[in-house]
Amino acid sequence: MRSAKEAGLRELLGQRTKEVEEVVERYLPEEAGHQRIIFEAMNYSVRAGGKRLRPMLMQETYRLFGGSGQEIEPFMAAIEMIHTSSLIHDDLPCMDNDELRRGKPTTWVKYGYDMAVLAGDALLIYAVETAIKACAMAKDVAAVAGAVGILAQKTGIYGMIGGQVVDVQLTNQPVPREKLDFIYRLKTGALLEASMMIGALLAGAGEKELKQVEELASLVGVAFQIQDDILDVTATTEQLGKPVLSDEKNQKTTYVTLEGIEKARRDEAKFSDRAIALLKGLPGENPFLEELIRMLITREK
Ligand code: GRG
Repeated sequence: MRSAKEAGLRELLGQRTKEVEEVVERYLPEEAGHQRIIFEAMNYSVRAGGKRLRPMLMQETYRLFGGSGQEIEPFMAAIEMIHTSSLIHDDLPCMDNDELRRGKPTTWVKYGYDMAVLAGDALLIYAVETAIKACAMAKDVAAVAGAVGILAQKTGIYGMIGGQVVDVQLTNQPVPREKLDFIYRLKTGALLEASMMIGALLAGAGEKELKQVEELASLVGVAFQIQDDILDVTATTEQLGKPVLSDEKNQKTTYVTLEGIEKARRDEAKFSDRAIALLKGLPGENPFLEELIRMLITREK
């Protein structure tokens, strides 16, 4: 049975998720014009659901550092657009070839391969167009420019895309632990780093604090990906809203195949504890953020 504390947290998580969804929704494009199909495909993919973890981590880190303005909102929408664009491309026949995502047909199944490629491209660049809107809302425009830089760098060849490149290149090959760590840090960790760093930067964090946030978010990213690997072998399609045993199907080396499930569980707890210890060393307090990080490794979807 769930404790009262756990039930309270779940309720708070539900409320915060709703708040984040309202922000993201406000920045989605209107579905009109000759290119209407692309707006529909973009909105379909973003609205399909998901945990909204990245914008939530961004907003909570912003709050941790005392942020209270509106300029965080375009960035919250932008990070969810980028994340969704990566999911659209990840599901394509040339990548994981998956037909179900967030409990719904994947974008390529619904709109065709060609439109799904374009929807991924479109969300990626529309995220930048969206983030830039923060200039009109911020007192510190230089911080907004810095945040756009983080967004681009952590998404690109030194971030998520770089990690995916190595992941794809090593499909069907033995992957040593050192390369797996590289893939996880970039493919999954980089967008979580961007989320928390942008929240910190826009709330006025300094260089040293930004580095600390980067380090803790990287640990959260690795723990999060290990849980993703564990769920791929322990959860059901209904729970995840996507096919299970997908790593096996795609002959992917994962933390679980490399280290075994028990060690995977121990290590993810270790990474998560280390992240929380770093969080506690930062100025400011946000108990919900701490609980959110804990929940990531006990999540069931
Ligand atoms: C077009 C920007 C762009 C990128 C192409 C395909 C690709 C490069 C990168 C794939 C990156 C990827 C899918 C990493 C896996 C990260 C991960 C664990 C995703 C699942 O995130 P959740 O659980 O998903 O937060 P929800 O659905 O809850 O949002």
